[in-house]
Amino acid sequence: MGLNCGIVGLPNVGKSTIFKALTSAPAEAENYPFCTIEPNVGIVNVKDKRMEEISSLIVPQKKIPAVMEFVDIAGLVKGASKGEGLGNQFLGHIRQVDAIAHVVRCFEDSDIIHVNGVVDPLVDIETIDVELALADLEVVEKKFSNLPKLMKSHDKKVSGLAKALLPTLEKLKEHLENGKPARSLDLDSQEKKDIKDLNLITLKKMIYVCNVKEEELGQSNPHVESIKKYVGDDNRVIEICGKIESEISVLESDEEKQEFMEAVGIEESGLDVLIRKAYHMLGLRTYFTAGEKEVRAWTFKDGMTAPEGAGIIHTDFQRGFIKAEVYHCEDLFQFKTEPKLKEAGKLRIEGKEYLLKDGDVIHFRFNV
Ligand SMILES: Nc1nc2c(ncn2[C@@H]2O[C@H](COP(=O)(O)OP(=O)(O)O)[C@@H](O)[C@H]2O)c(=O)[nH]1
Ligand SMILES: [Mg+2]
Repeated sequence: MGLNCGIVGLPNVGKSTIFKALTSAPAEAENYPFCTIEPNVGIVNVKDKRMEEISSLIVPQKKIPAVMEFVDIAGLVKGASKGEGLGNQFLGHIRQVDAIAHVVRCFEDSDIIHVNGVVDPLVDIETIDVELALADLEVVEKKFSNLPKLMKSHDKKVSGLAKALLPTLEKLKEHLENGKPARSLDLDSQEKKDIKDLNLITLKKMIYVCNVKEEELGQSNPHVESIKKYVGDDNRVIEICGKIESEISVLESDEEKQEFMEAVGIEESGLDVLIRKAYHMLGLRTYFTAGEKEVRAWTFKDGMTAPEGAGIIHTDFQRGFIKAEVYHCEDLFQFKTEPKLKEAGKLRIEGKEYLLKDGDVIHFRFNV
């Protein structure tokens, strides 16, 4: 399941600072066997107020939040697509992530060298976008040059697919040659399916993380405004101060963090906003299991059925799925206890066709 987000950006924009702050309180990795453990990969808890509220009503011995992975990807410089810097190695890493957080330097600091000499976020964004587009162009051209051979194949399926692909690749090629990301090209769902296995980087969803100066956090910032205008979707632009986040992240208790944030005038840690937005951007949703032993958040993909959701806990749950006993967490918040919400008729028995909803609390019945 798409659970990871790569952090990219030019050198010295604050990627590693943000990555370190994100992963300063690492999630308990043993609960998440599917996660990769490498030095540049961090498993991060996804904060969820609903989980706290459930746990205050059904008091568990243990709380296990949902997680996602962040990957610190170094080595993107101008010319990376031609092998500059870490070049190809970098591009290999970035092909494997599901979404991208693009950190853009909006802070001025004469002590910290900017690779281009001046802080100019739009130029930086373009540099990165062009490199990524060129990397994808290489992939598309390679496929394109194979098409004539494939079109002559005796296997009708292969030749048919190649013929269908030709106009799509032509469009893509022109688009990428202009340095534009594949995601901004208008493709229908069949075309998208046809090019899926190309694994294009510029088709991945991207959030822009504006790293602003500590004194300027929360104030209107011309750099941030210009990025919002460029991206054209405020939902995909967030403002963070790497330095402040790293100071928050070393504080021990939530109370201390809250006090510190109030002192610097922010309501919520920028990292929590980043995590939440990235989780949502990946189309991820949460259901809960709740009992005295543990309250746990499970991540599913929008559109999953009850047996598929059960399979996230264990494949046996999916194989032997009988039914799901479901209520929504809002019902628990209203009626306060499970027996009371049951009395009110809020506990439902759902079968194999049931589509999971964000915020469901589920007890699976299975037999293997
Ligand atoms: N003043 C200031 N410096 C920062 C901020 N974020 C990062 N830095 C500094 O910028 C330098 C480069 O940061 P780093 O995270 O290593 O950048 P990376 O190359 O993108 O991974 C380091 O000296 C950081 O301490 C910030 O928000 N404000
Ligand atoms: Mg770094």
